[in-house]
Amino acid sequence: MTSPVPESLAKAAIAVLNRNWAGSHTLPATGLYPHQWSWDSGFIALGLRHVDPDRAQQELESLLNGQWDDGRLPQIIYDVSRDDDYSPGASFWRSGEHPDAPIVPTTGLIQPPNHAWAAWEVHRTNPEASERNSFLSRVYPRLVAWHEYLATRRNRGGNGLASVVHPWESGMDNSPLWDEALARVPDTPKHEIRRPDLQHADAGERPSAKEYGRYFWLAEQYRDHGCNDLEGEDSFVLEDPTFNALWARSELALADIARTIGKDPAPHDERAQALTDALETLFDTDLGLYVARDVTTGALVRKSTISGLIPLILARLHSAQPVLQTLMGPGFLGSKPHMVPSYDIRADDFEPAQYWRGPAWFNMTWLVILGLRTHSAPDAGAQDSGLYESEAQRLATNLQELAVRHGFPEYIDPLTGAPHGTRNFSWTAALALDLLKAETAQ
Ligand code: 9WN
Repeated sequence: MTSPVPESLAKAAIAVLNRNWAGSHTLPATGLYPHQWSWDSGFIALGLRHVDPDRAQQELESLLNGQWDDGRLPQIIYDVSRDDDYSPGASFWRSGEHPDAPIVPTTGLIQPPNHAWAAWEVHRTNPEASERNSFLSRVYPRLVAWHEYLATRRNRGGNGLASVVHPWESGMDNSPLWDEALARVPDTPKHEIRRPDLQHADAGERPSAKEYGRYFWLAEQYRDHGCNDLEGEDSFVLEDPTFNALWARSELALADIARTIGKDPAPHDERAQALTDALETLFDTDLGLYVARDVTTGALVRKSTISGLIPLILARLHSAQPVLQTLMGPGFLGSKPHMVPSYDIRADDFEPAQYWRGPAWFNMTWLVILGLRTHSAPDAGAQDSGLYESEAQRLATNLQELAVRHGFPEYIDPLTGAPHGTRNFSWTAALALDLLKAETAQ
């Protein structure tokens, strides 16, 4: 595959981000996802920082405006004028009735914490624009509160890792990691299930009706006990490797932010280390990658998904060498797919066009590229550093080329490169742009 002409990629990616800009934040996609999403905004800011640092700051601050008093950053901040266009909407959550919720309507759920990391990168790319707005001092306390929420309300397993209480919280909604736990959840919610998503993406590429039934049931359960993490039962409680790896990486970023604004970085460095250590409880020696833990049963969910490779973004990861081998092996990159599949391509139920059950996603491939580069750096001590760097380069070229060729799709078939999901998807544009500028992924 050849690299796209840089100017045409940059122009097209910026056009997508402009088209999806809603005045204070960027929609993931104007049709399928008409609100602000949490971890999308983190990824989008990583792209925007190269072309419009003020807007990158605004993207994150707009999300922080949706923060609850208990520190949580919500999965979605709703635009009520579009409430019929996405389900469940603001009228499902009724966050306004909750004493801890902000003025803006939100979900009660959360998403993976990539925000402090994004904020630090936004600052690093343009310190003048950041200092002009006192960006770091303004966001630091709110990002600290967000991480405190995770530490105090989501440590359900008791080992320091955060748990998700809904598949939507993982950002990898119908990952095979959730199948077993979801099978125990009733698929008969009280709320009527509308599927406006199916107007924008093929039904075969989206979660099934049964999965949606269970998603709504779990969301109702959480909503109906007041989104209270300390009381009330949650039927789905799992520790996910990607969620916790992003938290650790963000905790390191909070340490950098603290150092820059004259605060104490030590608690953040310590927590990043503690999270990195605790991640080892999710390492599966036989599969050679990290897996999820079902906190309700204590059992590991032994499936090889992309979530288990993302901890490579941590330089001090204990099991980096076996995970790199798994990544480079036959289940993921061994047969040189276009980008990184979200599920082991040898699994019986691998489906190359079905959402998080096989397709390659641009954000995950971007994280893997960063992971490869983290462990091929001269001081990383990897035996195959040349190999890792050349694979990172191959993936980065493919990612940019496929993004622009197919109009910034949501995901692709990793084996054929065919586009799937919605188009003009914001994080696809933002991360392709970021690789083009090649600053974070060094
Ligand atoms: C539910 C917005 C979000 C992403 C998730 C992705 C998808 C939503 C959905 O879209 O999830 O949050 O309706 O399927 O799985 O990662 O943040 O782009």
